[in-house]
Amino acid sequence: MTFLTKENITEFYKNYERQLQEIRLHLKRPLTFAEKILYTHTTFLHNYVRGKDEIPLKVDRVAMQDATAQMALLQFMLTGKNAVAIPTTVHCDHLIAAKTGAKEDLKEATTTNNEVYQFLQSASNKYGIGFWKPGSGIIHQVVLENYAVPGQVMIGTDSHTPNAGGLSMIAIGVGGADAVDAISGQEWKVRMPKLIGIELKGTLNGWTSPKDIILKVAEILTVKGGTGSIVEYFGEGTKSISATGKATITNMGAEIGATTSLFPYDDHTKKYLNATNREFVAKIIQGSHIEHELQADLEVMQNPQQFFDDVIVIDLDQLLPHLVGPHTPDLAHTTENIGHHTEEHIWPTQISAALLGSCTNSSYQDMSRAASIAQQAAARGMKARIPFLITPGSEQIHKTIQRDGQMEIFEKIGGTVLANACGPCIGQWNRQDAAAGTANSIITSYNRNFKKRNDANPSTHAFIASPEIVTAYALAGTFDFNPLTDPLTTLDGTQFMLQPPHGDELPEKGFVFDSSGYQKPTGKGEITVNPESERIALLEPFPRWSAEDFRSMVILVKAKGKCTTDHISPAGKWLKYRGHLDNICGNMYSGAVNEFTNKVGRGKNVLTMHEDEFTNVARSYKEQNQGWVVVANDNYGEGSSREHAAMEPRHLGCRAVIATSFARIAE
Ligand code: MIC
Ligand code: SF4
Repeated sequence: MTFLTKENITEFYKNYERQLQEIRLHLKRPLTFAEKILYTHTTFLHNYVRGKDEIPLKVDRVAMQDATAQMALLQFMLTGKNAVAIPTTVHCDHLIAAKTGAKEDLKEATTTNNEVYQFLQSASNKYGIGFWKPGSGIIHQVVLENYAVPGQVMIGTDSHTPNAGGLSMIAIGVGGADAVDAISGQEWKVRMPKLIGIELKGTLNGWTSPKDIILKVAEILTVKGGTGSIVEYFGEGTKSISATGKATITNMGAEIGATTSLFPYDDHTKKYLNATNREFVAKIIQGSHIEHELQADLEVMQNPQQFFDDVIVIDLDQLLPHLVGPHTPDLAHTTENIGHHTEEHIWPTQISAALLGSCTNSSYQDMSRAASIAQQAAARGMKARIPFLITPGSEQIHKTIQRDGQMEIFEKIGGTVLANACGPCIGQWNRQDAAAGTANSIITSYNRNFKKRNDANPSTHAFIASPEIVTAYALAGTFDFNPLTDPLTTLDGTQFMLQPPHGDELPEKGFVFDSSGYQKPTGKGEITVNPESERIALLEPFPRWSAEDFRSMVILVKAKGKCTTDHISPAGKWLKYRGHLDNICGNMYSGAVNEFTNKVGRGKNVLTMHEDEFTNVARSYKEQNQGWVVVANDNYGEGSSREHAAMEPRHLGCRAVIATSFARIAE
């Protein structure tokens, strides 16, 4: 089954080529790949100044996940439109809690979230949106497998939307309000991004994987380094990376604040399209001889300094496996020094759990390479020393690794396979083994490791690495181990060295296709919202600003250190109120650290002089019509696309956020 039509794709590439000719006449200079896509999508041809001008774009596609789609669709309802103007999908993945295993967890999710799924399903059906039911997979994996088209532009209400950049698409994470602009048929504007060129030299080899490239980039650029920029990869090294490997890199580009990241079209892209029912896309590209237009112009690659705002060179032959953390994705270590670093900083050296999967790293290749490590232990009767949890990215991957044996290998070493969903990555982890407050370390193949993110425990130290490295540490159970140089010991005391991982890029027997979780919209039906519901509430427009200056504001929060979306509006147990603005306000700034007292989530009500949770203080100000502001450091609102982090303060009477700088989506 394919979700794209031949006619549309043919038409798209015809226009792409024609427009490029016009653009070349207008700009009279060689173009990077990102520029080609942006300029072929602008509704007004003009030489846009990077970092300054806003460029209006015509978006080809919108994707939304269940935790953000609720608010977006509630806003769309306010437009009074009958249908979405461009292809759009909704994916149920964030609301499934990981407890026992795939089957039971999915069953429980469908019961507890019934009201929300009903709302999303009926709204999708009515407005012409493709709906992917719970259990069908994580949004970014499903988009990569079915909808990504090289050269197109997509926006998505999730910060890891850039995952599709691995398939040469400009895919940008946005808040729901932006998505609503696009689905109502309006152009979507973004500040013309700066361009960071990353030249990859050499070839990936041995233990090193695509994940190590992005962990290295995060170390170099830090969590703010990509802000306002598109990261464009080029060079020989890109050709040694599979399409899904590239997606891992572009996915995690969100962690350096990049608007998006992009890889050129090559044989791996083609192979992936062929393996996922989109041969016709690759054929049309080939037939119209435009492969060279799905990458930067030659002059750009030869003289990158002239065309990019910044150029970084990474030699893949020299790259070592990396781990990053705790609490931030730009604090890098290698397998060689992690053991020393944990001791030095007094982070727990023993590991309490290893988690494999997420939208970043759950491709066939990831699972196969991880399984090749697990197999070496299984063959010697050895098991993981710690709980080892696996979340496949989609039902397609799940079924394929079930058929091809990787799953059995994971289970042999004691792994538990969870539902195809976000699960522990977004705090949907009903963790029984480490009570809150217990200091412990975990290792994941995810992309984010802010405090409290996975299990709500502020004392959990989360480290991120590639799937194969996560598996090796699941076997060792400690950071005092380097899989590249240290032996593992089996139950009978024999020692052996792990051999470097290997794994097929794509399944030899083809994928087991599964689109049973897809519901095609009919364009009919009603949307029902129970007025008593605790989970979904219709919206009312915010009152218009009177255009007068704000005076006599009080400060509700002066935040110390990071103030990410996970500090402003944490997920976990609050995910359930994503469709109910007033109820979700209960978590407002509950993760923010008070600069004056160091307390988390609490501050003084300056009208009563009593200390309380920020949310209660704000409510009391609101009742008395007392406007308030927030003061914060750098990169306010880093992380997620959840616009609740912006809507909650506004709903409770915030007049301004004053910060040294803002993350793009938050801004
Ligand atoms: C995340 O990875 O933080 C999330 C959960 O996917 C968010 C979206 C959300 O909070 O709903 C994101 O990345 O945008
Ligand atoms: Fe889901 Fe985690 Fe990916 Fe966000 S980063 S979409 S929570 S798997």
